Amino acid sequence: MFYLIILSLVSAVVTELCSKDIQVLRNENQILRRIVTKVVDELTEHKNALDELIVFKKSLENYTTAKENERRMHDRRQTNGPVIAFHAFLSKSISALGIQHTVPFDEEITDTANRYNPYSHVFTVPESGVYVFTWTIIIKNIRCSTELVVNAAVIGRSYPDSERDDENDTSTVIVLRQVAKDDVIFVRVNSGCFSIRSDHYGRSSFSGWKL
Ligand SMILES: *[C@@H]1O[C@H](CO)[C@@H](O)[C@H](O)[C@H]1NC(C)=O
Ligand SMILES: *[C@@H]1O[C@H](CO)[C@@H](O)[C@H](O)[C@H]1NC(C)=O
Ligand SMILES: [Ca+2]
Repeated sequence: MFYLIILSLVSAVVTELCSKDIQVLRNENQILRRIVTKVVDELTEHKNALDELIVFKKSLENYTTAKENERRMHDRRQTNGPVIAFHAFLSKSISALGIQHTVPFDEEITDTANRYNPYSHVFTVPESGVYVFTWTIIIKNIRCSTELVVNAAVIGRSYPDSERDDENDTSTVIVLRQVAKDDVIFVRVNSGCFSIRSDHYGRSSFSGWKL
Protein backbone atom coordinates (compact mmCIF):
# COMPACT_ATOMS: atom_id res chain seq x y z
CA MET A 1 0.00 0.00 0.00
CA PHE A 2 2.72 2.35 1.01
CA TYR A 3 4.51 1.60 -2.18
CA LEU A 4 1.37 2.30 -4.21
CA ILE A 5 1.02 5.72 -2.61
CA ILE A 6 4.67 6.51 -3.30
CA LEU A 7 4.26 5.35 -6.89
CA SER A 8 1.18 7.46 -7.56
CA LEU A 9 2.88 10.46 -5.94
CA VAL A 10 5.93 10.01 -8.11
CA SER A 11 3.72 9.57 -11.16
CA ALA A 12 1.82 12.75 -10.32
CA VAL A 13 5.06 14.68 -9.91
CA VAL A 14 6.41 13.28 -13.18
CA THR A 15 3.18 14.16 -15.02
CA GLU A 16 3.30 17.64 -13.57
CA LEU A 17 6.95 18.02 -14.58
CA CYS A 18 6.26 16.65 -18.07
CA SER A 19 3.38 19.00 -18.73
CA LYS A 20 5.61 21.89 -17.55
CA ASP A 21 8.31 20.72 -19.90
CA ILE A 22 5.83 20.44 -22.75
CA GLN A 23 4.58 23.97 -22.06
CA VAL A 24 8.15 25.27 -22.08
CA LEU A 25 8.85 23.42 -25.32
CA ARG A 26 5.67 24.81 -26.88
CA ASN A 27 6.72 28.33 -25.93
CA GLU A 28 10.19 27.75 -27.29
CA ASN A 29 8.74 26.28 -30.47
CA GLN A 30 6.54 29.34 -30.95
CA ILE A 31 9.50 31.66 -30.46
CA LEU A 32 11.56 29.60 -32.90
CA ARG A 33 8.77 29.67 -35.48
CA ARG A 34 8.60 33.42 -35.19
CA ILE A 35 12.37 33.65 -35.61
CA VAL A 36 12.32 31.34 -38.63
CA THR A 37 9.53 33.38 -40.29
CA LYS A 38 11.50 36.55 -39.65
CA VAL A 39 14.71 35.04 -41.05
CA VAL A 40 12.86 33.77 -44.16
CA ASP A 41 11.35 37.24 -44.67
CA GLU A 42 14.76 38.85 -44.37
CA LEU A 43 16.33 36.33 -46.74
CA THR A 44 13.59 37.02 -49.31
CA GLU A 45 14.27 40.73 -48.95
CA HIS A 46 18.00 40.17 -49.44
CA LYS A 47 17.37 37.96 -52.45
CA ASN A 48 15.16 40.63 -54.06
CA ALA A 49 17.79 43.26 -53.37
CA LEU A 50 20.44 40.98 -54.89
CA ASP A 51 18.27 40.39 -58.00
CA GLU A 52 17.86 44.14 -58.41
CA LEU A 53 21.60 44.57 -57.99
CA ILE A 54 22.28 41.95 -60.70
CA VAL A 55 19.93 43.73 -63.13
CA PHE A 56 21.61 47.02 -62.27
CA LYS A 57 25.05 45.48 -62.84
CA LYS A 58 23.89 44.14 -66.24
CA SER A 59 22.54 47.49 -67.35
CA LEU A 60 25.73 49.17 -66.13
CA GLU A 61 27.72 46.68 -68.21
CA ASN A 62 25.47 47.43 -71.21
CA TYR A 63 26.00 51.13 -70.72
CA THR A 64 29.78 50.67 -70.40
CA THR A 65 29.84 48.53 -73.55
CA ALA A 66 27.77 51.09 -75.45
CA LYS A 67 30.08 53.89 -74.31
CA GLU A 68 33.14 51.85 -75.23
CA ASN A 69 31.72 51.14 -78.72
CA GLU A 70 30.92 54.81 -79.15
CA ARG A 71 34.50 55.70 -78.19
CA ARG A 72 35.90 53.13 -80.65
CA MET A 73 33.70 54.50 -83.46
CA HIS A 74 34.90 57.96 -82.59
CA ASP A 75 38.55 56.84 -82.59
CA ARG A 76 38.01 55.07 -85.91
CA ARG A 77 36.61 58.26 -87.41
CA GLN A 78 39.55 60.20 -86.00
CA THR A 79 42.16 57.81 -87.43
CA ASN A 80 40.24 57.57 -90.71
CA GLY A 81 40.34 61.32 -91.02
CA PRO A 82 37.73 63.31 -92.89
CA VAL A 83 35.31 61.74 -95.39
CA ILE A 84 36.74 61.06 -98.84
CA ALA A 85 34.05 61.01 -101.53
CA PHE A 86 33.45 62.21 -105.05
CA HIS A 87 30.49 62.27 -107.39
CA ALA A 88 30.38 63.55 -110.96
CA PHE A 89 27.97 63.15 -113.88
CA LEU A 90 27.64 63.91 -117.57
CA SER A 91 26.21 67.41 -117.84
CA LYS A 92 24.70 66.45 -121.20
CA SER A 93 24.29 63.48 -123.51
CA ILE A 94 27.37 62.72 -125.55
CA SER A 95 27.99 60.91 -128.81
CA ALA A 96 30.83 59.72 -131.00
CA LEU A 97 32.92 58.36 -128.12
CA GLY A 98 35.73 56.18 -129.37
CA ILE A 99 37.00 52.90 -127.99
CA GLN A 100 39.41 53.44 -125.07
CA HIS A 101 38.08 56.95 -124.55
CA THR A 102 37.52 58.01 -120.96
CA VAL A 103 33.87 58.73 -120.27
CA PRO A 104 33.89 62.48 -119.67
CA PHE A 105 31.92 62.90 -116.44
CA ASP A 106 32.36 66.65 -116.45
CA GLU A 107 30.04 68.01 -113.78
CA GLU A 108 31.40 67.57 -110.29
CA ILE A 109 28.90 67.59 -107.41
CA THR A 110 31.05 66.26 -104.58
CA ASP A 111 34.82 66.10 -104.30
CA THR A 112 35.79 66.36 -100.63
CA ALA A 113 39.47 65.60 -101.15
CA ASN A 114 39.65 67.64 -104.37
CA ARG A 115 41.06 64.64 -106.23
CA TYR A 116 38.48 64.18 -108.98
CA ASN A 117 39.50 66.12 -112.06
CA PRO A 118 36.46 67.18 -114.15
CA TYR A 119 38.74 67.92 -117.14
CA SER A 120 40.70 64.66 -117.29
CA HIS A 121 37.75 62.75 -115.68
CA VAL A 122 40.12 60.85 -113.43
CA PHE A 123 40.04 60.33 -109.67
CA THR A 124 43.44 60.17 -107.99
CA VAL A 125 43.35 58.23 -104.70
CA PRO A 126 44.28 60.63 -101.86
CA GLU A 127 45.05 57.87 -99.32
CA SER A 128 45.29 54.09 -99.42
CA GLY A 129 42.31 52.04 -98.29
CA VAL A 130 39.22 50.15 -99.38
CA TYR A 131 36.99 52.21 -101.66
CA VAL A 132 33.54 51.83 -103.18
CA PHE A 133 33.34 52.85 -106.84
CA THR A 134 30.12 52.94 -108.82
CA TRP A 135 29.12 54.21 -112.23
CA THR A 136 25.85 54.44 -114.10
CA ILE A 137 25.48 54.42 -117.88
CA ILE A 138 22.22 55.26 -119.65
CA ILE A 139 21.83 54.38 -123.32
CA LYS A 140 19.17 54.33 -126.03
CA ASN A 141 19.07 51.92 -128.94
CA ILE A 142 22.74 50.90 -128.74
CA ARG A 143 25.06 48.57 -126.86
CA CYS A 144 27.68 49.99 -124.58
CA SER A 145 30.47 48.16 -122.80
CA THR A 146 32.44 50.33 -120.36
CA GLU A 147 35.12 49.36 -117.87
CA LEU A 148 36.35 50.72 -114.56
CA VAL A 149 40.12 51.06 -114.61
CA VAL A 150 42.71 51.41 -111.82
CA ASN A 151 45.94 52.60 -113.41
CA ALA A 152 46.08 50.07 -116.30
CA ALA A 153 43.99 47.28 -114.73
CA VAL A 154 40.29 46.73 -115.44
CA ILE A 155 38.46 46.17 -112.13
CA GLY A 156 34.84 46.34 -113.28
CA ARG A 157 32.67 46.08 -116.39
CA SER A 158 29.23 47.22 -117.44
CA TYR A 159 27.23 46.20 -120.54
CA PRO A 160 23.77 47.63 -121.01
CA ASP A 161 22.21 46.57 -124.32
CA SER A 162 19.21 48.43 -125.72
CA GLU A 163 19.78 47.65 -129.36
CA ARG A 164 16.12 46.89 -130.05
CA ASP A 165 12.83 48.78 -130.20
CA ASP A 166 14.37 52.14 -129.34
CA GLU A 167 14.69 51.03 -125.69
CA ASN A 168 16.28 53.16 -123.00
CA ASP A 169 18.46 51.13 -120.69
CA THR A 170 20.44 51.85 -117.51
CA SER A 171 23.27 49.93 -115.93
CA THR A 172 24.89 50.54 -112.55
CA VAL A 173 27.89 48.58 -111.31
CA ILE A 174 29.42 48.71 -107.82
CA VAL A 175 33.01 47.69 -107.18
CA LEU A 176 34.81 47.46 -103.83
CA ARG A 177 38.52 47.60 -104.11
CA GLN A 178 41.66 48.17 -102.07
CA VAL A 179 43.60 50.94 -103.77
CA ALA A 180 46.80 52.77 -102.97
CA LYS A 181 47.57 56.47 -102.67
CA ASP A 182 48.00 58.10 -106.10
CA ASP A 183 46.33 55.25 -108.03
CA VAL A 184 44.16 56.73 -110.80
CA ILE A 185 40.59 55.56 -111.37
CA PHE A 186 38.41 56.24 -114.41
CA VAL A 187 35.70 54.76 -116.64
CA ARG A 188 36.50 54.11 -120.29
CA VAL A 189 34.77 52.70 -123.34
CA ASN A 190 35.48 49.08 -124.15
CA SER A 191 33.17 48.73 -127.15
CA GLY A 192 30.08 50.38 -128.59
CA CYS A 193 28.87 53.37 -126.54
CA PHE A 194 28.39 55.50 -129.60
CA SER A 195 26.19 57.71 -127.44
CA ILE A 196 25.60 57.93 -123.70
CA ARG A 197 22.50 59.65 -122.39
CA SER A 198 22.35 62.15 -119.59
CA ASP A 199 19.38 64.50 -119.47
CA HIS A 200 16.34 65.31 -117.41
CA TYR A 201 15.13 61.71 -117.75
CA GLY A 202 18.26 60.20 -116.26
CA ARG A 203 21.88 60.88 -115.45
CA SER A 204 24.99 58.93 -116.25
CA SER A 205 27.37 59.32 -113.31
CA PHE A 206 30.54 58.18 -111.56
CA SER A 207 31.18 58.11 -107.77
CA GLY A 208 33.60 56.77 -105.23
CA TRP A 209 34.21 56.89 -101.50
CA LYS A 210 36.60 55.47 -98.96
CA LEU A 211 35.17 53.05 -96.39
C1 LIG B 1 21.75 44.27 -71.96
O1 LIG B 1 21.93 44.00 -73.33
C2 LIG B 1 21.42 42.75 -73.75
C3 LIG B 1 21.79 42.52 -75.20
O2 LIG B 1 22.24 43.69 -75.82
C4 LIG B 1 19.91 42.70 -73.55
O3 LIG B 1 19.39 41.45 -73.96
C5 LIG B 1 19.60 42.95 -72.11
O4 LIG B 1 18.20 43.04 -71.93
C6 LIG B 1 20.26 44.24 -71.62
N1 LIG B 1 20.07 44.32 -70.18
C7 LIG B 1 19.69 45.44 -69.57
C8 LIG B 1 19.49 45.35 -68.11
O5 LIG B 1 19.52 46.50 -70.18
C1 LIG C 1 13.32 56.34 -124.62
O1 LIG C 1 13.30 57.65 -124.12
C2 LIG C 1 12.84 58.61 -125.03
C3 LIG C 1 12.88 59.96 -124.38
O2 LIG C 1 14.20 60.38 -124.34
C4 LIG C 1 11.45 58.29 -125.46
O3 LIG C 1 11.03 59.22 -126.45
C5 LIG C 1 11.37 56.89 -126.01
O4 LIG C 1 10.03 56.55 -126.31
C6 LIG C 1 11.94 55.92 -125.02
N1 LIG C 1 11.94 54.59 -125.60
C7 LIG C 1 11.02 53.67 -125.30
C8 LIG C 1 11.12 52.37 -126.03
O5 LIG C 1 10.14 53.88 -124.50
CA1 LIG D 1 37.70 68.23 -108.34
